[in-house]
Amino acid sequence: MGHDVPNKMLVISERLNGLFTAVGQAIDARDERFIQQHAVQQVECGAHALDLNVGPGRDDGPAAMEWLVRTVQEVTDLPLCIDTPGIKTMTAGIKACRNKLIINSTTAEMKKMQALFPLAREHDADVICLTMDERGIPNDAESRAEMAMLMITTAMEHDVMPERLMLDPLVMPIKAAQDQPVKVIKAMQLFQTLNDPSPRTVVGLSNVSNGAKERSLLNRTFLGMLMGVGLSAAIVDVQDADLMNVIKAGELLKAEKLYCDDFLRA
Ligand code: THG
Repeated sequence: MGHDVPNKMLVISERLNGLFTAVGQAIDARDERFIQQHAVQQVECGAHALDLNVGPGRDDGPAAMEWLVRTVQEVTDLPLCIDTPGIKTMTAGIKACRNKLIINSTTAEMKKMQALFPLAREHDADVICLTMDERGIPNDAESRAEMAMLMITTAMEHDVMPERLMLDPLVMPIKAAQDQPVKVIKAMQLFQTLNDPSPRTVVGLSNVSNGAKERSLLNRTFLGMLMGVGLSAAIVDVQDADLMNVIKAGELLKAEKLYCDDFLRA
């Protein structure tokens, strides 16, 4: 066991998201060229996986997601992280997906877990587990850990092993709730104790700086803090080169890769 090198962080691109105006318009227009160029750019910037989100409040969710998945997997074999709260939209994305699949996401709500864990088992998917339920996001770290444990045990009842899960403590905008980042760090530490080996973890990093000034600086600093408590994956802006350098430096400092003077380029 002494020779085990900890896994490097899984970098998931946040950019194929209908929240971004240009992407939303391209999805509306079913503009394959735009989406495919955008996807290739994410890969070139170092993404290991692509988060696909058609954006909120559309009445063609399932059709849009099916199109988005088909369009993106024509230009990349990277894992696709199907990002939607809608079970119908999720199902449409999963059925279209031929690449490695990450379901983003279930919550601790029974009806979501009972719909999504069987799909995860059937399609051999990883599952991101948001620590929230019908009452919302808990304010404290301990309740987040309790919800995480409920998702781990419910997944196992559906034959989805803990190794397939990524626990997400749900990062909130610093501008709205300044007590939350420290609670997210605490939740991450509690998550490590829930299973052996420790469960994997993931965050939507840019949430922290939503509506704030100095977004990249806040994102980078929080990412460093999270890497210090064992973050295993992150949904990030891979086009932010300074942020990608924090990941490289963090992996170096955690001895996940060997030091060399040229580590930013290696
Ligand atoms: N956990 C999981 N999945 C997630 C999130 C999470 N998926 C969505 C989100 N959070 C992560 N992705 C983004 C994508 C964009 C932004 C933040 C997080 C963002 N967008 C600009 C904004 O809202 O200000 C859009 C501005 C523009 O139009 O350019 O910040 O937490 N599992």
